[in-house]
Amino acid sequence: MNLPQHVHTLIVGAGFAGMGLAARILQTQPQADVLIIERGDDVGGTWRDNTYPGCACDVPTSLYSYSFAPSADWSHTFARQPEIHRYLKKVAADTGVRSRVVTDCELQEAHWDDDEAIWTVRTSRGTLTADVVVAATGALSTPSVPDMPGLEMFGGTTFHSATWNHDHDLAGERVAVIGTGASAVQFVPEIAPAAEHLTVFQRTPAWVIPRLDRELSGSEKSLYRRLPLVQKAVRGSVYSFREALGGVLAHATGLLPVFEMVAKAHLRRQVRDPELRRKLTPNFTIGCKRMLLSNDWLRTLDRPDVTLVDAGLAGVTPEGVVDAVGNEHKVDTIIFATGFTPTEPPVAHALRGANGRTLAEHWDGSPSAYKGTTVAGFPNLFLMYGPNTNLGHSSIVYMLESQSAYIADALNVMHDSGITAFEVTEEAQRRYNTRIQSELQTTVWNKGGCSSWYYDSEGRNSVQWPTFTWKFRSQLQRFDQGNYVSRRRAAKET
Ligand code: N01
Repeated sequence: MNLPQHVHTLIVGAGFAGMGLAARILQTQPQADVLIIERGDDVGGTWRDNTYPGCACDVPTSLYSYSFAPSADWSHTFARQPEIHRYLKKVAADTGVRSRVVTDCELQEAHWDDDEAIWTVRTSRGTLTADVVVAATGALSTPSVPDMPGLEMFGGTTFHSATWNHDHDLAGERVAVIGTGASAVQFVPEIAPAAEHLTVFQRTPAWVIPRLDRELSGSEKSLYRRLPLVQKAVRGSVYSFREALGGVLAHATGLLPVFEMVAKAHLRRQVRDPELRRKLTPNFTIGCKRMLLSNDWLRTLDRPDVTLVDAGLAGVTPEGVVDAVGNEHKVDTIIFATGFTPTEPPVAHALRGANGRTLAEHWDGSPSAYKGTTVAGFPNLFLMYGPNTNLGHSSIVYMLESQSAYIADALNVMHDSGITAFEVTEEAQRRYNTRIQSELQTTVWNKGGCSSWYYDSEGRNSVQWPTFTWKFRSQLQRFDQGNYVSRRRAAKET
């Protein structure tokens, strides 16, 4: 598809967020002037990109799917990456969203023209204008690779878990894995049997609890097909359980030791070597960093052909990785499972607001927004999965659907009232963030004694949503025009 010269609503990114929003808009306005530009060659976002062995969702799929597109076809209670990607492609086709997507089209720059009240958007496939821009580019989409001295001299192969090199065969190789987060725990057990030796570099041990995963039986699937209300009830009960967990994390309550007991028992069951168990025992409160779910990660680290190094990293030589106590570990391949850069999203460098500054310059290393969705100084810009919308207990899809409702309502207000531009007031944004930061004070993420990527360069937790997800939903149910300055084309300010 070629780019039009102008579009009313331009969504950047065709992952769970952007496609969910487009589907929601098209549900009520099938003729809506909405377009998605996508830098990849297909829809699916993170579930298109992350293809590492064992890649699966660590949130139950009954919740990690669109409320408007239930599926009875999941293989397991925790779906695998290929089927999630297939699901997203099917939703794109079924809802008509796919025909609104321009692939291989990367956002390069977008600037707001305050006089004309319009965005001019430069992409890798040409320039267009848009009344409204929605950045649905994901918080966990840009791989982070540590700046290790000597890395450029390494003679073997390197890649990041999010850009897995499927052409490279790890069989019989000595492999280093850097990082022990949610991605590593999924792929390390998958690659360990093939590798000659695996060396896993751990900076901080994580709390790991069992993943209560199971295959969905044929009769369950047919029940869901025949009686969708049953599936809805299952979704509701999973949601309620997760909300209860959210309350525990949000208030760092006395229930957390129960989770720690579960995790410690899991560690004892899976790891025989007491010294290895000691290395794998975290020294912070469970939940402070994302709890990891795995039935085979700890057991894999106890294999004779797997070594856990917890000494820190000093650098890389042409033949291997040197740890902080000076030991060189000779390896053929280094796999970075070192996560992403959520507090420095590249899209923030591409978006230029009313005063000519980019969103990244405006944030200056410490992102904040109103309701995780709008930013003062950036009219007609909506963010999805923006600051303080990440969760430690439930499904991000729930948060994204809440934002979709809010944005769709704002678009309806624009459509019905002739308003051409909205900009959240600085005061509303400031008040909102003061409250969020104050609520975060009591949470396990702030009190739990760990450092994590939830913190930005200013030391603010600009990533986590502090409380129950229903509270987020209820405040985004309707577009609250009163907290915005609005203008019409003829008479500029109201
Ligand atoms: O990344 P991470 P991930 N030197 O940031 C270590 C989502 N996700 O790709 O803990 C040495 O969790 C770092 O150490 P430390 C999920 O939201 C979802 O695994 O910072 N080590 C850590 O061990 C998740 O939270 C699913 O001390 C370094 C690891 O690398 C997010 O993606 C599945 C280092 C990074 O862990 C990211 O997960 C998978 C350095 N310089 C992931 N820098 C679902 O199923 C970092 N590390 C939904």
